Amino acid sequence: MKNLLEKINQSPDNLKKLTRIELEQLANEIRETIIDVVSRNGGHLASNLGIVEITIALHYLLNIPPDKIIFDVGHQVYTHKLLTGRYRTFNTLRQYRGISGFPNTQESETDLFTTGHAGTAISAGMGIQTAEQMEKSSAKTVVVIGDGSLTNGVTFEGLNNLGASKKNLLIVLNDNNFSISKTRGALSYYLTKLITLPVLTKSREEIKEIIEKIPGLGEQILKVGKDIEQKTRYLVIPGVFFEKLGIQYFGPIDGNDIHRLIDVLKNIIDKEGPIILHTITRKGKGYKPAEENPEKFHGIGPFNIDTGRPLTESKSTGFFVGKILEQAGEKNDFCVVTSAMEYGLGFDDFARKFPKRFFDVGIAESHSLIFAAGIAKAGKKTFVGIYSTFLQRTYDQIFHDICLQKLPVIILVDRAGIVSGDGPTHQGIYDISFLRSIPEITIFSPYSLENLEEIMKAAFNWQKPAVIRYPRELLPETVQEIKQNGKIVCMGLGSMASTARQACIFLNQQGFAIDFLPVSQVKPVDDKIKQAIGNYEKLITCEEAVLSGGFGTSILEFCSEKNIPRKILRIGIPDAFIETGSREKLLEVLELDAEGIIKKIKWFYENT
Ligand SMILES: Cc1ncc(C[n+]2csc(CCOP(=O)(O)OP(=O)(O)O)c2C)c(N)n1
Repeated sequence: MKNLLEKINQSPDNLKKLTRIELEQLANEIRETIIDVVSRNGGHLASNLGIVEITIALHYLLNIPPDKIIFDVGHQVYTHKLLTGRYRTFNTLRQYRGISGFPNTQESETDLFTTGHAGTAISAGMGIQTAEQMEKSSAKTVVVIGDGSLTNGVTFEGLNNLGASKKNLLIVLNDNNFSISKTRGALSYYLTKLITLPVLTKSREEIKEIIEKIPGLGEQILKVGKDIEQKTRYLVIPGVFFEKLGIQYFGPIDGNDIHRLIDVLKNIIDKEGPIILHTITRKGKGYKPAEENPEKFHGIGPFNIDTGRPLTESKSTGFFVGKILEQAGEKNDFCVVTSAMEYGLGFDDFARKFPKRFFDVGIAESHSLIFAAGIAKAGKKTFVGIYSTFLQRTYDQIFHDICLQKLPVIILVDRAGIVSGDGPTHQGIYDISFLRSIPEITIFSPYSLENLEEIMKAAFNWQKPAVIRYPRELLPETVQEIKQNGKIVCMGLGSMASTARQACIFLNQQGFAIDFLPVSQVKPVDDKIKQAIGNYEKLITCEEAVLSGGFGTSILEFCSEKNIPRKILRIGIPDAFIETGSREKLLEVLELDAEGIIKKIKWFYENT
């Protein structure tokens, strides 16, 4: 039992009654709780450990509601949840019907938006402040954003608009110099310079002027000393970049020092106009393995607290794809592009071995695809690695910059299908539907490692845009066809093939006669599928994607266009957001496990 967290759980207002020393103790209780629960359930450990003090300080000073905090991405909200009535249920983090690992409007009115994608908070905060100011409300809105997410293009659009609009918005920049890997790009370089070389180019008089402007602290600092340059190293230096945008800049300050945070925030929280407070934090703070290896502990499965080692070492299909790229790297002249997901995609070995042909562009998915299009236009084949959910950010680039140009960019879409633990923002179930409507694209969803390898090898010679989508979980080595010359065929697409096959085997043992065909090509409809449509009276499709616009729908459309009358059962994901849970649990709930598929096929067999 954590005493202070327990007290705050009874009433979040109790936080405001704590002494400064108790706030330090609270930070310790929070860290212990987060480490304990994440070691069992998995989650975003390092980011959450780094942001404890910022979150406490904001909750200590704001009145929420009506005041509001919006966390960009939202992967770092564990402290916020523990301070807003979710301490008692926090042990269900990331589980089915448990506490979500991201902000969730259904859990608490203090979670403003249900989020999980980077770059949205400044725009959302601005919108809220616009409406508040129209109502003459004095409610404050604070945006908390990491240095990685600050580099996202949507964030830049928000900053640009914010500076001009003069809305009252406080942005707390949580700068730990890490996205998942080290933050990439010019802005990150600039932030680092702000921290390390803040005053070297300024005259003594200029520095004095700057220090005088520090609300509440300036005078004191000036009293302290002669060696102002040294004294100001970690204090408030104007960030020209932000000031030029019309956003007042304060910092950098130590974002893990609760006292400094509260003192500085108190002084700026009531200021008018857009403000950015630059705080420096330690990613993984308070847990040595995470401090030493923030990349590995950014998002982690269950692990042993004493050793920091994962409880299960599981290989993913992405790892397999990374190996194929690495092996092909020796003989082929191609580039690999990713947006901040090198490790999750399993591309780290390729990156190490071929640094001149590997490009991590930061959290910049739209840019990554146009960048890849440029490389392809100049004659080099490009592979872009991206998660299905973040591919949603790149619809127009696939349409406008790749397919319309007929460029040989191969998009490797990882985390396709149901994704464990991260909830509705991270499900990779929409890609088939939104890609299928774009002309010139070829879409593959391999059903086995053998099949994936075949497709990948062929991809090195393709002169056309294509997508290869695969799940995180390791695909089986092979998946065989079943031929009984029945009248019904079940076509299992990609990650669903092996489960659908199991269901068919079970049903055949029960006396049903159902053939099974593993399929991997969604678009265009290939000969193998056309033949099956010709040969069977009843067709079943099975896919780990939304039904609307999906693979099954493409078969319906094909039959309708060609005027081929067939009874068709489409098995897939319904038109609803899919909440948090393990993939296994969610597939069961969605009746996409063998049992659910058997039930549906039986009904179809007996009723049509
Ligand atoms: C659009 C988008 N791309 C990629 C991701 C995956 N992702 C989640 S957190 C994260 C790093 C964010 O870095 P930063 O904002 O600096 O926060 P930190 O974890 O370092 O505190 C990334 C790349 C995402 N959530 N959204």
